[in-house]
Amino acid sequence: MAAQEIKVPDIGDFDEVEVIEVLVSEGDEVEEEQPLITLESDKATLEVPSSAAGKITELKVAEGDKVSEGDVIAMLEAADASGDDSEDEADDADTDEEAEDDSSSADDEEEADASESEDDDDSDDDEADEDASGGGENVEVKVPDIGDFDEVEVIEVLVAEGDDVEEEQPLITLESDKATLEVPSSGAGKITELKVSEGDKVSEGDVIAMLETAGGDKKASGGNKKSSESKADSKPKKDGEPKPPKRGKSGKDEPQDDAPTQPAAKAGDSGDSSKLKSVDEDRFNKAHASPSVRKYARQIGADLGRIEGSGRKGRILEEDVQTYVRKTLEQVQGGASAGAGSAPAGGGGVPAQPDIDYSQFGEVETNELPRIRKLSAKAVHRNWLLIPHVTQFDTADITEMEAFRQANKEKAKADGVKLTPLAFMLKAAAAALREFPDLNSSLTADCEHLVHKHYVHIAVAVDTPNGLLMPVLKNVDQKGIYQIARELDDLSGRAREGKLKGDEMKGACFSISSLGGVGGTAFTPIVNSPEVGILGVSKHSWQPVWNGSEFEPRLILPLSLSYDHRVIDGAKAARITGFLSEKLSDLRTLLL
Ligand code: CAO
Repeated sequence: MAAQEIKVPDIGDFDEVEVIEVLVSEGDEVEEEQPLITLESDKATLEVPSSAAGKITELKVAEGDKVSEGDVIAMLEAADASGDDSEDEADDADTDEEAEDDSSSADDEEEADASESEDDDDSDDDEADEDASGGGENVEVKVPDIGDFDEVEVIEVLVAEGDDVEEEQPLITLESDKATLEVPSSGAGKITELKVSEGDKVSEGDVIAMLETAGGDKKASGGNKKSSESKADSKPKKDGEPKPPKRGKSGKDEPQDDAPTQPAAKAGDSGDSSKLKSVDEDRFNKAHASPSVRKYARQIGADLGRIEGSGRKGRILEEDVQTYVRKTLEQVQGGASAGAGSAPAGGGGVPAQPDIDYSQFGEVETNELPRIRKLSAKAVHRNWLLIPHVTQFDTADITEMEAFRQANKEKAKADGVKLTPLAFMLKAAAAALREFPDLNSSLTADCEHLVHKHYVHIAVAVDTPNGLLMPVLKNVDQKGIYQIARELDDLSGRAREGKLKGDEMKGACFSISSLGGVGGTAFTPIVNSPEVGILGVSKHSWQPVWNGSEFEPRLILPLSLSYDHRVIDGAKAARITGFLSEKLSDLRTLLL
């Protein structure tokens, strides 16, 4: 099976054009039309696609090489080569002949253009001289000589009327069956009128836009031909010296300023594929995107191979890259931005949850989550990601406490108070917050200071039909058990009815989550940032406890204290649960 030569097509009056990217390697399997190299002249950037599907057996060019029409860039072993090479050769010969014919006629045309452009230049110069005093002039931006491309489709318009553009900023992207190329602005200024839109077909010399050149900018005033001359001495790009990633649409981002810190490579890695190690190069190169979008993605480190294109035929647009980066950042930062006073995001890209069609496995029904569950899911996720949690387990002997509660329950009920174990736990937690000031603190957002609170407000997790709510009991340390029980009953009742006011769920220093009425032996509650601790309470049970001479039945309450390990160390946490256990075990100390 003979290898075919892949040549640089007729690329107009581009000669000795630089190879700025080689998108494939020897041995790569390529598809028909897959871009192989990217060329950049001072007039446009274009990609040379593969003429057929197959394997690249040899690469004839490297980055930095200069190529012209007809130069062989690679050898391709075609996938569907039937062995009838003679036909291919004949075809090749035809194409070459045609190309030669075309190029000779293009040369003729070029000569004619050149004389025209000289005239143009003269008049432009005159105008530019007049202009030097201040305001710009309105010049036509035309499709340059794009070789044997005729009636080429505009697949992207990268600017809008009114946009300020810079010299060389891509304005439109054209795509033929041979290559994709971008037509850059011939000068700096403002786009006053767009003459083309997506889907239009254009040929050499067609006016694509009117540009009001920046005042006194002689270079920009002459349209494509003239500006290309002026660009020759101000060409900004050399190896390792990329152009800034300015993009087309007005007011749009300059990615280096707000480039993401996480995804793939770092900002500023532009044009250097060797730095994009975390990006799948092969997948990146195969992605369907125009040269400028490709370059933009490289500069901000976005992996094109992971991005779904919303353009025609799945082409990846600049917007798609931005959406991808925004989503990636949101995932990395979790809900950090939603939580005032939370610690900075820690990084470590969190893979997106796959969107699975469960109906393939059986019948399903999809219901939207209630608002509260959506909000608490965000908060829980943020806290899970941001806080280094540790949970300290302990138990409390609440035999006496429960005896006291049972003895007073009916009387309390008659007074309109529902006396549950939780009221005692709130009282014990308030004492712990006073005893251990760090438990009653919050980290500042920069994680460099602790804010110690001199008030004791405790949130209680309430299970409601719409999800978990956390009403806050204020100044718990200043209240008696009955008052705490009364307030708890009132707040949890109104939480279930959806009648809590916003400020009744604010300002907590600490939280308690009691599953005692439900069951379980222990669990690991999640700290509610910016609090630094949460007490989980599980179901009490009668257990045999050795009293020194015999086993005695005692009512044992399991405690699970989760804490922020940045603020509280393990020894302190064990002391805190020990303190809680002591308070709950000896009612006298609790009520004092
Ligand atoms: N062990 C055994 N029984 C317990 C108990 C414990 N630790 N704590 C409470 N109980 C008992 C109560 O004594 C009560 O029984 P009696 O009526 O015989 O006294 C019964 O369980 C029900 O109590 P309650 O739920 O009405 O009241 P409470 O004060 O214990 O709890 C509240 C109030 C609002 C915390 C609770 O109703 C609730 O919503 N709990 C769920 C909290 C939750 O979902 N947490 C998980 C959040 S995710 O981390």
